[in-house]
Amino acid sequence: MSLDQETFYLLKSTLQRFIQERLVPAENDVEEHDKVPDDIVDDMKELGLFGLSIPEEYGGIGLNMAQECEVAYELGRTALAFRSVVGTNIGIGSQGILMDGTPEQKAEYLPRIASGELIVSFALTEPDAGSDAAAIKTRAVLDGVDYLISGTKRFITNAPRAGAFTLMARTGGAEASGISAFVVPAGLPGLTLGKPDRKMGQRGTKTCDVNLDNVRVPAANIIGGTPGKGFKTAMKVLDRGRLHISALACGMAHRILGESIAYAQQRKQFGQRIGDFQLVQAMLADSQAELLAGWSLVQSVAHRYDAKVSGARDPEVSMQASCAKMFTTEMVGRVADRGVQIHGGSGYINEYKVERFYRDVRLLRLYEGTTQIQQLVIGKQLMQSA
Ligand code: COS
Repeated sequence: MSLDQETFYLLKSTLQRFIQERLVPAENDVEEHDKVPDDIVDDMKELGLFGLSIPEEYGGIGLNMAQECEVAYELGRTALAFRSVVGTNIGIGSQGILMDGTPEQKAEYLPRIASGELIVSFALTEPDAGSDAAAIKTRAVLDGVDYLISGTKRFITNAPRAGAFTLMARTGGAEASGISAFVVPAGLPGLTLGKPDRKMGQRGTKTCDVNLDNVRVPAANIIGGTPGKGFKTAMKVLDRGRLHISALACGMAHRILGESIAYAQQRKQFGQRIGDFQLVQAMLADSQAELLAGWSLVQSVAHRYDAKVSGARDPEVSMQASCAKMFTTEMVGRVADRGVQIHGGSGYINEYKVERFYRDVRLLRLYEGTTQIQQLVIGKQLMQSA
């Protein structure tokens, strides 16, 4: 599944224009009001952004992973809140249904996800199960042809906007194979949302708890129809999501480097542009080289991802996706730090965007698996290799 390159480049240049002309000018508004304006969300629907990764047969655009990474890179060049609006529909919210759903589930949900009519969130994390995803406690108990689901899901991106959740709950024993993935429509009796999370950065993104108290969900809503496969679905979804986040991190590094260069070109000290000082050039050079290394890594792993048999597990590719997530999200943290340093005191002031981006990128090292989880995935795979 992929879009032909010519059409893809047309899409990409349209998106680049949209980002420069619509999104970048709206960044301050999003920061101030903690909300992506509705007319921008409508334009995103119009552009097909919600359906980037959904195959054309379900009304999406059908990008392959390498193409999706290029788009994520572009979306990384503006406030990350914009990407977050479409992020769960492109990635962690939809992909479980796409990878492992039954034909009926795909037909029912994917067209509405692709159009943006239905916002879908990914509900795995819980108060006591973050990195240890197999330890979730949310229970789904069979009751006739339904399950009754109870538990709490935490930090759920787009939950306040969601019409449905790809939600992991325990239908069996304590092991990973006791977990099933469900499509849970929002608005069912017993499903309530917590108050919005107040976060360090990424204003305009929406996260909160999702509380379930005996929520009645048809057994037919188990993704793929067979219980016990939800942990693997979640892991496969995260492999893919980690690559997407890696590309996003590179796009943000590009933006911060651009802001840093522009500042170094106009700010004068000791009678000359600060960018003419070699110590400032060294910081710019380190950021440029690390960005290039990170982006080359992402592209290489994305091509490996596209080359593997669709839906099949390739532990080597999972390991490489973790390498990309670990390297690029740490890299953008260093680039943001240098960006603040190059801006000096101004870098600590809110009206310069590096202060905001510095806070925004901190999340990239945490969600979809912390750096330490990526290290575990990499280390485990290395120790298993012959
Ligand atoms: N793709 C498919 N299957 C996978 C997989 C992957 N990437 N990773 C693991 N599995 C399978 C394993 O093969 C194993 O199956 P078998 O029992 O049939 O062999 C099963 O899943 C359990 O795997 P494992 O024993 O490795 O699971 P662990 O509990 O040790 O957990 C980590 C592994 C740490 C990698 C996992 O818990 C994880 O990714 N945690 C981070 C969660 C996360 O990213 N949270 C962010 C929330 S979303 S914003």
